[in-house]
Amino acid sequence: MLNDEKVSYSAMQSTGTLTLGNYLGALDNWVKLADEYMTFYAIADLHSLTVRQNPADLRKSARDLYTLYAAAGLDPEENCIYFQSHVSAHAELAWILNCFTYMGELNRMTQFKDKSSKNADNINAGLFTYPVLMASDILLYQADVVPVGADQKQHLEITRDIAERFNNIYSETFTVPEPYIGEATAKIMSLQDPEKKMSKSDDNPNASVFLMDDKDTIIRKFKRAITDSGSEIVYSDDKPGIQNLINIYSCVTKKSVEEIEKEFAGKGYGDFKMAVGEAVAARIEPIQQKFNELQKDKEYIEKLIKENDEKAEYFANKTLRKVKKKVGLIERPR
Ligand code: AQP
Repeated sequence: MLNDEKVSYSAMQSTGTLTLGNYLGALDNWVKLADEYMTFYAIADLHSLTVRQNPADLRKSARDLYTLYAAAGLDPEENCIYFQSHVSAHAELAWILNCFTYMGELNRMTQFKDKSSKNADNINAGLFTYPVLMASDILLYQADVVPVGADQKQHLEITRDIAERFNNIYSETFTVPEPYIGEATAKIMSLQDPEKKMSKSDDNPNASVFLMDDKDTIIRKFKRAITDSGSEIVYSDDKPGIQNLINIYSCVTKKSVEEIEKEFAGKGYGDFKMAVGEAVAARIEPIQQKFNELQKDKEYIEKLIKENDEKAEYFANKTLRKVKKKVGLIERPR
């Protein structure tokens, strides 16, 4: 342990704009943990390079994401929000941990299989070793918990395996982290295909609600959401479309499933979709306002970036030095 306070770590790739899935599945839980934990939340810009990016767009998305973290409720003076690429320890530890990770383990990762089928012309080594960089991110900060959506559970498991393997060989070095996955928000599904998760890179613009969508767009997307046959608003596995909308409505209004079923008894899908759209728009609106305000204060954001990069670097380097020593690398004279 680095200190007595428990640590929460997580990150998001800086590609495109965040979806409602990213927000409810991850970011909103980061905010919930902020009071209780020492927090490190990164802009995973190195991870973004596994898919070909336009450099100017990537820079803009990364800056916007920084501001969006703050706008969503993470006070950057209390939470260490930083850019992964500004802390070189991430790439260094990833190399070392690559040597403690087996090809067979990486071959089993479902995200690698999904992303390589979507990017068949660019199945690069970074896409394959992505989980090792993610393990390095988490282990550098001795994280106790990692708030993520259910799609990242497998990557958390490999992180734990790598940490335990290293600890067994070299004695206690890394804290073995636990995933923190919200129940109803674990997997927010696509509005156009409720069997598929809502995703930033979905080709169908109606499948995902983005945190920067305006109210009309949000309501239109919910109105067009694919629902199931029948007309009752009930939470049931054979109604995945309605189930997804109930989950979303429940998260943004804090109403229980029973309360929601009661509220919409005797009403149709149209009324319900409208209510979900309005509730989501109302939840997102203050985040957008705050985002626009913060964006005007470039100097303040620059100052925070600098301070938090330094803080992240301090903690990450502490772990990296320990790891280098344990594996037998000669310490650099200081
Ligand atoms: N639909 C979702 N429901 C709940 N949680 C989700 N997350 C992503 N989609 C959902 C969580 O958001 C965090 C961001 O992860 P990421 O930026 O590394 O990207 P990702 O998981 O690959 O997210 P996307 O939106 O699907 O991006 P693309 O389309 O680029 O692949 C993670 O904690 C993730 O679990």
